[in-house]
Amino acid sequence: MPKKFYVTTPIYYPSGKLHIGHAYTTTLADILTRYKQMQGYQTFFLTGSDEHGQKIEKKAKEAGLEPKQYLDGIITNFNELWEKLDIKFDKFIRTTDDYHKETVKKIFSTLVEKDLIYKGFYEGLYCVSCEEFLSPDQIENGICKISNDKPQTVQENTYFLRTSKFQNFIEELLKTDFLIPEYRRTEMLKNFVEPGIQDLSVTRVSFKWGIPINEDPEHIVYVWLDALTNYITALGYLQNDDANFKKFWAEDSEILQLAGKEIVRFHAIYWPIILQALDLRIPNHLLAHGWILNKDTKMSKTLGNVVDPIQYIEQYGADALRFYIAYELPTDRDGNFTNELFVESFNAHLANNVGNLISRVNNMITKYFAGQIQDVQNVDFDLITLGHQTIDKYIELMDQYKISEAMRVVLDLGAAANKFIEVQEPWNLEKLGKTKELEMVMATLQRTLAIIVYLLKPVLVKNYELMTEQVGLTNVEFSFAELKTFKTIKFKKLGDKKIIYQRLK
Ligand code: ME8
Repeated sequence: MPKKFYVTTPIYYPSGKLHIGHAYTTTLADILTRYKQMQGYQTFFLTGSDEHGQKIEKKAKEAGLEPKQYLDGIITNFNELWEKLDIKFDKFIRTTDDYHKETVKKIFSTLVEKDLIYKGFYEGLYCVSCEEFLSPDQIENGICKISNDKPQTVQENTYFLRTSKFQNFIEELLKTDFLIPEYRRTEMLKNFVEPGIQDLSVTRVSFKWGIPINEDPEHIVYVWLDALTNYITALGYLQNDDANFKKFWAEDSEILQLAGKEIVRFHAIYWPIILQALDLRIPNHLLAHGWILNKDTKMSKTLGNVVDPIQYIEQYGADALRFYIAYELPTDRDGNFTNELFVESFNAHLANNVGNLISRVNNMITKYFAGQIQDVQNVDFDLITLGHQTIDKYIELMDQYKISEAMRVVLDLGAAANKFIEVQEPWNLEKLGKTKELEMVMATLQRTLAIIVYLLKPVLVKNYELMTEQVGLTNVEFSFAELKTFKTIKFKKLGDKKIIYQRLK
């Protein structure tokens, strides 16, 4: 039975154009999916849009449109970005899709039947930008600390989910490796769990743009209960065709959810509670990543200080952006995105390291061996051993979703190979007529390049085939094990030379 991998991104609000922050999470999910496929997994990658709630209702009104009409326009922009960025998801869910709306109503009714929902009255402060009821420590000088917006006072009838009953369950869950990185567990426990989990208001009556509940249609489902359940409704939960749900929400499926740190509370506390309440399994991991900052402030649609990914893709190509995301923005801390850093990183890693190596090796094999080396088994032990260690380390890191660190070991191998050229001086071996030694040096480099190119495959999607071509590989698909033995991997005669990663000015 092939192993299974289910990965999700948050479903983004179509309250404006998507920016680098959204491209970040989605690219990470795409890279991990492609990596798992290389490991023989059956994969399912879900992304989508979160289309209900007050924020969207307000945005549509400002645009003078009906919500659905407003949303359809923005969704075109989502799809354009994912296509340009080579994001290959299996499903795009819109929470306004009928199957989702129907299932959310069923989920609500199930929770009512289980006596986990009761009617009450809510009084408190609500931030529309965050779509969140705020606790006093989330407010500073009357302003929401995350969005910088002034919260509204809400006083209304509501249904509550008995989240407080799940205090012990969450405390135990946050002692496991469910939430990564580890320091986020302490943060969640200290800030939200230890003070006591309060029952969560899960319906609203003061506006209309949402899913009405069967039990009391004046009430619409709170946008987060509607949104979080997308991760299972998209798979067919409680629907006639639930094959994907049975397959990918099964115990033997590896489930990974990605989310930015500002919504960890929903994914690490409320979502597991909802799943537990429905007697469903909990995902293996929730990877909470940091923020991309613009001069120390979170890039956000609300703050309007965003970078448009499409501009970067058009100017530098999708691979360049995917690489920056993969390498320069480790998930365990906040990262920066500036044009200067982008160009610097591209030049240092893609142009000077990988691109230069491919070009040098291609040139020398063409010049010294008319484009083809016969014996690739006679190789330099040290560099090949480093190559094998790199493969093992890469797999270990990617299995822990540490993409940036995995990229680092690949680039280190690239640097070692460039150094190997300087030390071996193939041009001198040629001059001295040491053909056997020269062949060994070049075979070592060609094999090392095959490893580097293959390990970059999940990231450098557009250029992957071109890279294999320039390295002379006859096939584009092989296993990690084959990269070590080199029994089945073949090289062909090198042909037209192309510069893949030209230095940026
Ligand atoms: O929160 N840095 O949608 P959203 C890094 N609809 N990641 C960022 C980012 C930044 N500056 N800005 C956005 C919502 N993101 C809800 C989610 S899920 C059931 C509902 C990414 O449009 C990051 O993944 O505000 C963050 O969590 C998400 O976009 C928020 O997107």
